[in-house]
Amino acid sequence: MRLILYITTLLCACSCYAQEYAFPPNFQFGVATAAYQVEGGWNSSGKGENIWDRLTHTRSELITDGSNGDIACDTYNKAIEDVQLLKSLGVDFYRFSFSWSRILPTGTANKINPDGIRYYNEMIDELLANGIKPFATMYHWDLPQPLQELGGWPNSVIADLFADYANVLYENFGDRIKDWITFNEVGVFCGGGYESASMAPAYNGAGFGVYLCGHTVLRAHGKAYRLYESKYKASQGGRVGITIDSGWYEPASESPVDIEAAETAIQMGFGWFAHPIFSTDGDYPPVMKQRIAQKSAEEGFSRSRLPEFTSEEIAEIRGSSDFFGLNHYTTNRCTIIPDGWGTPPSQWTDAGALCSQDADWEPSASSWLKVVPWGFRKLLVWIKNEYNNPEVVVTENGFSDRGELRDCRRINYYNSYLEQLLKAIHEDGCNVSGYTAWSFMDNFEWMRGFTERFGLYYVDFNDPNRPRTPKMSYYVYKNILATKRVDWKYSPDSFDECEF
Ligand code: GBE
Repeated sequence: MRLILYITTLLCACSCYAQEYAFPPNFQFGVATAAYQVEGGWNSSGKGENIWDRLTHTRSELITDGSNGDIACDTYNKAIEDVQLLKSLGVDFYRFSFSWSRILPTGTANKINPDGIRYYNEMIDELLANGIKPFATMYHWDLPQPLQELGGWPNSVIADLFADYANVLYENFGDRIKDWITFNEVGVFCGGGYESASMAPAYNGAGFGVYLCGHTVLRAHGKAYRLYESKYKASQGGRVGITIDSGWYEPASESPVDIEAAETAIQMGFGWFAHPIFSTDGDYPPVMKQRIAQKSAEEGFSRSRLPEFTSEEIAEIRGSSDFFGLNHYTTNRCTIIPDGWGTPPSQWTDAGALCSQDADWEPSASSWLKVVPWGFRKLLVWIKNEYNNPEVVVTENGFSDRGELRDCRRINYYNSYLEQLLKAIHEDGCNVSGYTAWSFMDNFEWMRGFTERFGLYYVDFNDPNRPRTPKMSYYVYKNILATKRVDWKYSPDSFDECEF
């Protein structure tokens, strides 16, 4: 009897090992938020106005529920108590972003707001006192309004002003912050802000403003990286990276045309930023330069709508990231665009790809987000092959619903995506060193206001105290962090089990 038991245990140990990989011992886990989405305190103690303050206050009809981030999760007043919530979750790091306007009310570094420095100092000290590493993003979409008045990111001057801002951050916080992200999802805020008008400053500059924005941001990133390298790295010993967002782009069929459309889409959506920084040659992807130049000529422009880098800029930007920050949520299938589709100039007619999602993919509360776990693994393998297996930190991944506490669909999302991540690490040899759940708590979901919720904590936005309540997924994530494994059977006592 004992022998049989022994043999079955052994067998199980072997076969379970094959399916249930563990995260490597030094793998880092965290949760993320962004300043405008959680802080509130929009005009407290000297903070200046930014483009999201302006957009939500003057064009509230663009926000699904007409809401804004004036108070949001009130993290401006609750940062210290929130650290206890992070501690009980067991994260290695907390990814948050600095509000540029809270530090520099006018956007320029000649005037620093002491309360901004105080606020972040207190939060950083509290995190460190509780054994949690601060992982800081410098820019998560909230440009100071005065810089927008100068044209915002399409104005190349903003690159230098960003480097000045980065300098203030390194100088004040770099003694304690060792992990920096310059920008969150460049392609997304340039696209939303200057192509499709779906984010602040909601300007429609399709096929033009969007590339000017991206160009300034890449230059700004290069400057901020080199500044750290030359002035701070030796004494502070941290690292600086960038976060790029990408879905996976699957060809709609096996036809060579669709395969090419999907590859062009990923090069021009993701390679747009990844290629200048992570490829051996630097600069924009060749296919991107070639296509936009050709389309521009056909459309009667006297030069390409995609700006050119000088050779000094190419060299400054190439290799300017100590890790690859990746935000990933979902997948699309791409085919070639039919003749006459869309209105040029635009990013998508430039790319010549038409991407959409399958009707039977599991939905979320966000129209763009479908549950497609295998796309995550394919994207990680693509990055490995394309950019010589860089160290990847997954800086966001998560699922939206309407805020239910027994959030089985979010648990399903995390378990399935993390399983694919484990396969990418163990079977494909992808060099992934960390993972971040979006989000720590429900927050202001940009144009969707408070209607789409991504939190591990539920936040009651009708209660002035903004109480946070752990959802079922909070316990599941906590268990993953504690055991370094995905366990579909794990169910916290306080909830009825989910059926998967
Ligand atoms: C991240 O972006 C952001 O970094 C984070 O701030 C945000 O809260 C989180 O995702 C969840 O969205 O008309 O509905 O199709 C879609 C993820 C806009 C990438 C949403 C812009 C997803 C890119 C507009 N998308 N976002 S529409």
